[in-house]
Amino acid sequence: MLENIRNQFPILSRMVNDKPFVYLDSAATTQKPLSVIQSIESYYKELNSNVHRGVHSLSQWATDAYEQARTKVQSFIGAEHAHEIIFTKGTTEAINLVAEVFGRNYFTDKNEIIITVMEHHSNIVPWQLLAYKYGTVLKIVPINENGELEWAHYEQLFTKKTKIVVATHVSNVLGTINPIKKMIDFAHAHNVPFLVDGAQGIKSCKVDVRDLDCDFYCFSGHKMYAPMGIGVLYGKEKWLDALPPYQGGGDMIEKVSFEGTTFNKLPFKFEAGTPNVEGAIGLNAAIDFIVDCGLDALIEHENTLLKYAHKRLQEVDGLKIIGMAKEKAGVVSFLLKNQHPSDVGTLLDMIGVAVRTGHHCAQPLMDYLKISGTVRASFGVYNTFEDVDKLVAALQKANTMLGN
Ligand code: C6P
Repeated sequence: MLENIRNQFPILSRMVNDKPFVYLDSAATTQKPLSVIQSIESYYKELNSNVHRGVHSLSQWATDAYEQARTKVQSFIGAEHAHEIIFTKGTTEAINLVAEVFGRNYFTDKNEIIITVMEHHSNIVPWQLLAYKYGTVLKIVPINENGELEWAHYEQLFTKKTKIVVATHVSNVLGTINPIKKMIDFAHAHNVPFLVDGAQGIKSCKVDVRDLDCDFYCFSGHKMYAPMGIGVLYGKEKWLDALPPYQGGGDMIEKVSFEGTTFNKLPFKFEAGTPNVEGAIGLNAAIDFIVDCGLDALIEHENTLLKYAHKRLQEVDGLKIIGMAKEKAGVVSFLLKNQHPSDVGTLLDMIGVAVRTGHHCAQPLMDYLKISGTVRASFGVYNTFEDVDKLVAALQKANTMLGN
């Protein structure tokens, strides 16, 4: 079964630095299966045309394919309406969109946002930009030594000035899966909306936005086997209706005159300009791939590899895992004695093992942990026990080469 899946990822059979390629960087971006690559090729061979604009057949077929992708995302995440799915460039653009228009509509002086210490820069800086504009205060939920959020602290951060809670579903550094549903329920009990950064959650958890009852859920296609440059903002209809447009341009208007403009209905109000049609089609194919494999099976596979990696990494002298939450996705950050993470990463690369090193765009978390960075291995559907074994062997070799 796994061999069959690996065969669908042509890149895995290439050599890197004259060694067979071991890819352990799926939290940065996943590799793409043939079905996704082929969907893009056939879009350009058979359908390429601008959408929502032409009466000619090709344009209508391309529009149908683009809108089918929206419906596919809707059913994948359990949204009530297809028009609650806004296509964006990725998680970063989705969060920036909400921060900008939510701020414009609802922020006044010195409002508060609750945010966690484990956020990616993409879910910090857009809110900080609001802070510069409106004097907004960011209130931070800390973590315990396992990398889990301090629940009692979270509860205490709510005040009458709290405007929104923003939190990642899964930490890209610690792998922690946050108790997002419980957090959302608590925020709603205080009449506060909740935005989930789902960049890492979308492939590692079963996401049902209606069950979660989140107000916004943001994710990127490229971290779920789809192409780069396509992502999704899910927003509840009531918010998307109430919020003003993000960018102006083609497709988001109803009527333009020099006296004023009226805006298109959802979802087009938030999709100014020619969209990423090939990306949406690739995302559609990626969801088919996930559904065909079975999301439960993919989650189980990540979990099995994670447990195996935790066990095997303990055999490496002087290795310390950063983040041992009870609920954890397939992401393992670690330090090797006093070695700089980038030295370790470079050595691993020479041995053919691709990991990510550094602060992982989570500098406030690094400051909190009092470290400059970590080495991070992260798993996808195509990874095997053998990949973990190769990582462990490479780290043991690195220990020797670095004179540890
Ligand atoms: N994390 C990583 O190696 P974009 O770049 O928009 O697709 O995703 C941004 C983003 C937002 N939130 C979280 C939790 C993320 O992990 C990421 C992307 C990659 O960890 C690249 S920095």
